[in-house]
Amino acid sequence: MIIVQKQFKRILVTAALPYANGKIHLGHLAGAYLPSDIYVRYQRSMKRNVIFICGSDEHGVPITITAEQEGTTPQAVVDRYHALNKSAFEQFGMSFDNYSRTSLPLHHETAKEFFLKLHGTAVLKEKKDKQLYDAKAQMFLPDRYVEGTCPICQNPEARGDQCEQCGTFLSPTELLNPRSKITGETPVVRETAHWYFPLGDFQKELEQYVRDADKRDGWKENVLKYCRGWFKEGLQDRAVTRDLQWGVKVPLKGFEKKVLYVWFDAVLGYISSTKDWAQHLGKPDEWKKYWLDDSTKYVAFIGKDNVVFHCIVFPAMLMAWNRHSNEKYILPENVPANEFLNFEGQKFSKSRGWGIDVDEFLAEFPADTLRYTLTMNLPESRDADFTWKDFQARVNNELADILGNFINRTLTFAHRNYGGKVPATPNFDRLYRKGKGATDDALLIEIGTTADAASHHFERYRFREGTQDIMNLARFANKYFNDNEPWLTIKQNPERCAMTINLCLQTIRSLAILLEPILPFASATIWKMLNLKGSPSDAGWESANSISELKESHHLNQPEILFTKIEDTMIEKHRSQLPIMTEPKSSNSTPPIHDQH
Ligand code: B3M
Ligand code: ZN
Repeated sequence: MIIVQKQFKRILVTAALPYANGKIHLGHLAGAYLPSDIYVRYQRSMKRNVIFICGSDEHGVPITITAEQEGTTPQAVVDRYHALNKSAFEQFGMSFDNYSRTSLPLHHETAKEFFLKLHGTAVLKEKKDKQLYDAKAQMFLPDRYVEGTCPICQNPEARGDQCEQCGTFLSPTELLNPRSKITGETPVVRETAHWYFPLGDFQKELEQYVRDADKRDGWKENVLKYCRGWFKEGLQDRAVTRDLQWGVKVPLKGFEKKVLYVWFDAVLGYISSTKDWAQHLGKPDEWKKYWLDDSTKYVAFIGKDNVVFHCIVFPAMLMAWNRHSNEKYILPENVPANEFLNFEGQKFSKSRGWGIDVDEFLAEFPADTLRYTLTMNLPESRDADFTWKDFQARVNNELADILGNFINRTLTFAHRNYGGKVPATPNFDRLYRKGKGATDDALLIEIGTTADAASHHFERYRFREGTQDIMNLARFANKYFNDNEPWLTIKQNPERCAMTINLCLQTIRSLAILLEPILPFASATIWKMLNLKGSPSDAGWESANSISELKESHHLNQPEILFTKIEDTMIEKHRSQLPIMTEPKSSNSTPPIHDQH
């Protein structure tokens, strides 16, 4: 397909707001976070105007249930997980420009303003509905507050919003033998009034939007497939309010005991987080450039279970606003959703102790080793798997043996033989132009084509392929070092030797720039070893092509070990800690249209 790239002045990147109801695990990182971070770092290196927005999703039923189970308040739960996740993201090297939270007053105001706009312009419709009510606890039981038997597969532990066993999207009144999560009582049916968003009214416009954006930016096949599926089913009205206490209060008389449905407010969290960013910047209106100006490209990174909310619900909400306002929101130009990452062949599951949290992982292994392994296994077009064995092999055979080794041997050689300085290549021009050093030419071509190829892939959200290109440059350079045998030429042909080491050093500099989006920590260390000022991203992606940036006689710092090999015992320890599983293997399922709560 031919992609018609539009010229944009700036880029807005968001990553799904994780629930502040549990710790993030590797599956989350591979879904939305690592790809978005690579994309943003790459764009910054391209010197594009880009901001990166995220934050905690702090509402919804799972949070109140956790609070009840722990005998604490929902605020205490979200305070804890917001802090934990924010810090885990930092350790992992996520370079958000802002990490906000939806419990902030600024967010509540933003969400209420949106609701009132859609209410005031009669977009929203009020409907009476029958819902389950716990007479003992005196409250309605939306979504996950009820459990019961699935009417489809008879799973006795289906939740009010979805059956995890068969994936069916349910509503609480469909459950057989429902019971309240709060008191265990059998709920009764009661009538309640709610506000509905008429998604169906926007179906035509949504279909057009997805088609046009795909034409311009090339959407992922899996995302298009989900969208087409929902369009085919026909879009229905969806309730945007709930009978709950915790959340953004419905700003209408008579509705004081209700809150906005968590997904209605969560997607607006991207906007409020951008406002929060602008306020901290001291330019409170700056957010408008990113949301209300169609020369901004908006890219929303998510995992596949959130596709419906980002490709259909959120755009429809923005369209509804735009129909009734002079201020027009832009819609996502792309929603690059990843499939799921499994862990040792099975789904991550907190309750079954399957998987590993990010903070636990990073307490033992450097962030870059995880970033690299996840990048090489990104579930970009189908579900992928993280295994300890693969992790060990990636770190030992690729990061340590190829990348680390090439850099270490070059710098060590320069220190031993050239006093730690970049060797001069007096005949550089001649050798290069006349092509006498064929391998030099080949290396130079490789550097140039790598930057272009990786760029091509990164622009298309194909981070695994782009990274493979860059690692192939490291492989190529390692081979160049071997083939040129500088340990022999240092005596037999000093000019050749100087040329070899000079070019290897220039390649190291290029690798630091190209790898910065994937390995930000290692790349900063390489920059330091090369004794260069600023950062690889300051130097910029384009300058990775240049092979004369390290000047003759430039002083190099001492090499450090970039990647330590992982011993078998470490891997065995982790493998033996996994629980014995009886569950069936995970499947490459399509996500149901499920409400999370
Ligand atoms: N918190 C679901 C999730 O973490 C939800 C995303 C909100 S994005 C606005 O998968
Ligand atoms: Zn079921």
